[in-house]
Formats: sequence, C-alpha cells, structure tokens
Amino acid sequence: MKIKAALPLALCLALCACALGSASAASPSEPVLIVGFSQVGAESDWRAANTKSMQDTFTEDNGYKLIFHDAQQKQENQINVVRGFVQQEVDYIVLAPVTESGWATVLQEAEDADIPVILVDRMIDVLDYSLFTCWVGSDFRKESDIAVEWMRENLGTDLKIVHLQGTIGSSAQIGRTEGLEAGLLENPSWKLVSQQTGEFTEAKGQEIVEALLESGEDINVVFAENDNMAFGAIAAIEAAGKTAGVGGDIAVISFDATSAGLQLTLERKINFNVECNPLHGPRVDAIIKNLEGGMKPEKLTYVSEQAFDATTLTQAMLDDRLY
Ligand code: GYE
Repeated sequence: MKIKAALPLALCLALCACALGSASAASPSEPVLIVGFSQVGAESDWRAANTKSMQDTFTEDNGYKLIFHDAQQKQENQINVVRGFVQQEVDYIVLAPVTESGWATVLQEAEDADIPVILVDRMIDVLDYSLFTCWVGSDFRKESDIAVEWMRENLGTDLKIVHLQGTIGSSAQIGRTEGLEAGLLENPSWKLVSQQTGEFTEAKGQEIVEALLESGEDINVVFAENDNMAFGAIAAIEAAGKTAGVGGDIAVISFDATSAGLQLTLERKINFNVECNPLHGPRVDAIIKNLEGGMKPEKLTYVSEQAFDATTLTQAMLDDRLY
C-alpha cells in the first residue's frame, strides 16, 4: 500500500489501465477458478520459494484468481482464513498447515460446503481422511533418516549434538525430530547436548547456538531442521571464533537445500544438506486440472528428493537448480 501511495498519478493510471487490460484479455468463455491459499508464513527461504511457486502458477493467465494469505506462523489465523474462504465460496482451498492438530472442525465446514481442500507441504492429524481431498509434500522422516545415516557413516561416534527443531507440532519438525531421536537410540555414543525449537528462523537458530557457546557447552554437531536455522548457527559459531563445516570445529547438518543453503554447502560450512522440494505450484495445478476433469487424484503424493554432501558438491550441480 505504501508503495502505491507514493506512485505518481500518471504511473498509477498506467498501472490501472494495464490491470484492466489484462482482466479483459481473459476469454469470457473460460471460467476463472478461485483458489484460496492459506500459507504458513514467511519464516524461511524454503517458504519464500514455495510462495513464489504458488503465485507464479495461480495467475490470471493460467485461468485462476488466487487469494493468498500469510498466517504468520499462527494456526488461529489459518483457521479464520479457511473459514473465510468457505464463506466466500472459493472453488478450491489450498492449505499449508502450520501444525498437524486442530483441523477437524474447520475442514468439516469446507466439506459441508462441498469445497475441495488440497493440503500442501505439511500434513494434518485427522482420523477422517475424507476431510481433505489430497495432500502433496515431502517425507520428512525419510529426509531425517538419510541425514542420520550420513552422520553415522561420516562423523564417527563421539558426537555432541545441538538439535535445532522447527515449529513444534509441524510435520517437518515431527518427522525430522523422529529421525534424529531414532538415531540417538541406535547410537548410544551420540550425546544430545541440547534440543530446542528455533521456529525454522535464522534469528532463533543463531540465538540458541550463541547462548550455548557462550555458556561453554562442548558441541561438535549442529543438526538444524532447516537451512535458515543452519545459517543462524553458522553465524553464531563464527562469531564465537570457531569454524563450522567440513574439517571445522562443529559439523552442520541441514534440510531444504535452498539455493542459499547449497551455496553454504558448496563453501563447506554445511556438511550435509537434505533437499526438501518447495515447488508445489505446478503439482497443485495438475491436481486441480484432474479434479476439474472428473478424475480422482492420489490421496497422498510424496515428492522425490536428493541429498548433498559438501565434499562432492560442485558449482555445476547448483547451476540448473530452480530454487
Ligand atoms: O523445511 C522450513 C519451512 O514445512 C517443509 O517449513 C516445510 C518447512 C521447511 O519453514 O524451511
């Protein structure tokens, strides 16, 4: 709003003319599908890439009107906005749920109004799977198992681990935490020095590691449940005069493999980075097209992902990545 208010009148008029122009360019015979998307927030690079993928896909040119809402990591905001989508009678509700529990009531309202609900990214914890049409996202437990296996093979036995968890109760946190906890049980020589939530943000990741290093804790691994918390951890490690990554004082394990995350992996400050693919826009578009065509999509779709070891990562591997 601020930007618009500062625009000169002539430019405003030109922008308005363009907006009207593109609206009238859409063929009147083609119905525009209204999609209400409740996004988690803007906490991470992964999230930004996911928002962009959705916004780039659900455009007027593609036959959609997107109502985008950022819930600022608060489930109550999401419940209110999903209820609003039901009242507005949107054609589809797309929901990236902050946490898994607490969805049954509002999703029942969507079902009663016959509005399909497509879940993206994180899952929900409901007994009745008819409350949502389908889900597409990542296998967070598998991502974590891959990281733990890599730690077992590459970091040895004497591990003193700081575990930076994501938003408590989110599928990404639940799966990644389960993987590490299973690894701790299987490897009794691994010590969990600290386990705290950094809410998937860089600032909190930094704060936690800073405080631990200041209090003199002996640590040699940071297991960060996303890239942004890993960025914060690395900043804290370096500010304490220590080195992060391959051959350094503290190894860093991360998830997402965003472009900034892989850059730090290439620089060998992150030892191992497990990909989590955020490009769900085209996947949800395909699901909607199937539903429009009367087809029934798969109930659960896991996207395929890879993992990156700093010692084998090359610039060429980063060049053709999309996020
Ligand atoms: O790993 C993290 C984000 O749910 C997969 O949420 C997503 C996670 C992602 O904030 O960076």
